[in-house]
Amino acid sequence: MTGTLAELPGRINSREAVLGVVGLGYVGLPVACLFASKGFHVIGVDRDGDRIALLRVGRCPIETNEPGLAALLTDVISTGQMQPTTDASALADADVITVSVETPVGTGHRPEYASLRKACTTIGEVAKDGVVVVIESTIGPGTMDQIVRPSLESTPSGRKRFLGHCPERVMPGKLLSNLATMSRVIGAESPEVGSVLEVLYSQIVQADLDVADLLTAELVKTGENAYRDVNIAFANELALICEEVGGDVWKVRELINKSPGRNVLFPGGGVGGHCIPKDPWLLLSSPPSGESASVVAAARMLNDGMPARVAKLTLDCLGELDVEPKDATVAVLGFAYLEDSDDTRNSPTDGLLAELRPLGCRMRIHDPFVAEYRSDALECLTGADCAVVMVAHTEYRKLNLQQAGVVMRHRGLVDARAVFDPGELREAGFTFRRLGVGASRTAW
Ligand code: SAJ
Repeated sequence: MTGTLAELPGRINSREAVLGVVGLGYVGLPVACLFASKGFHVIGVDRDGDRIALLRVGRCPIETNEPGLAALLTDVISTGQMQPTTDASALADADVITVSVETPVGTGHRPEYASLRKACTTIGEVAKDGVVVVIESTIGPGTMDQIVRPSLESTPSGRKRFLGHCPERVMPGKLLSNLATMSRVIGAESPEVGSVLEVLYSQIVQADLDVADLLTAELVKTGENAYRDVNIAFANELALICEEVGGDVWKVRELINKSPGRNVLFPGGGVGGHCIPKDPWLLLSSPPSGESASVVAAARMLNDGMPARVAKLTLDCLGELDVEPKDATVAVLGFAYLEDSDDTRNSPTDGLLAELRPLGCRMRIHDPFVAEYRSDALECLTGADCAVVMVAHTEYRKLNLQQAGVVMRHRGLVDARAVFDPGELREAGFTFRRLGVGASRTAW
């Protein structure tokens, strides 16, 4: 192991090593706080001056509910362990710099690495010789070689940069706990760099740390999320087939899963969140050669089409109630992308609204976790012709259908998440559609 690299494990264990964290968002901020809470001096850099101003006074800019993060931030700011700044030159003293900036996909589902390039170019200009630069953002295969290293070296300095790619497995609502308890791939340019990063991450991660090459790390993270998206798409396609032939996907998936090695996931009104809609496209940024149709791309398109399927069920239901879309009031239950979450990124409900509003439907939205929509569910349902359950929030499972029926103008309901029992819907006098259940189905 060369010079500075050989000394790093010792400097990490003695807390002499200085850490830099570039990008203080959903991923970077908990990472910075966690390392600082373990005694490291952490320089947190973000280009957003407002965000830095909040952090400097110990206020957490992440508004969704993240247990423990606000308290940890206050602590590491008050002790001076973490220093937020917009000035990247403060990274000059850092021994290891992690980068957690956005890696979105844009038109044509192509990755947009402008933020990543800018961060790496800046680091290349200011970082000292022998610095270890770790990309924690999710990136497509080949990005470390084709984007990161050239950007780091775009300003010839003669100073050595060692590369790592340690993608995060965080989930909104569990940022801190996931960071500490989920296994991680430690991608590194060499086994020596890998063993240094293993020492570093073992300070905050109490789970497997699997050292691998950079490309493997790129493929694992994008692959694991593409895998989930494809599996959700299978459940959704099975639902559409059941609708077509008069089956009940909720019964079918339950019985399939009794077969060893099967695990059909849950159909639903769409796939939202920050990771799953994006990461499959990052994996596909290096598509296999030849004409093979992409399962991953087809799954993305199918999942993106689910809000429109729910809109069709809604129009069917309104039709049975003889309510024209232009005269209809539709109450959507659920705006968050996930049950019992307040995170609304890439909400499938947005897709539903985009389908129904142009037809003249008056759309109302309720969500107990989203401030903007946190009204009383019955109030939202009052005068509505059709309710649409888009998110399986626990609160909805307790909804009194009789009361809902009384306040609604028509007793229409579309259930995209199998929240309600069909027998109870019948008893309460509802005309309803269930995603994945044939309209003509006559249950035993
Ligand atoms: N969804 C379905 N049916 C399912 C599962 C999910 O329609 O059976 C929908 C959800 O409603 C949501 C979207 O897909 O709109 C994503 O749900 P998710 O459960 O995958 O939650 P995420 O987006 O928070 O995914 C994260 C990812 N974790 C990381 O990136 C570290 C993902 O890799 C995990 O597999 C997932 O959590 C998890 O397992 O909970």
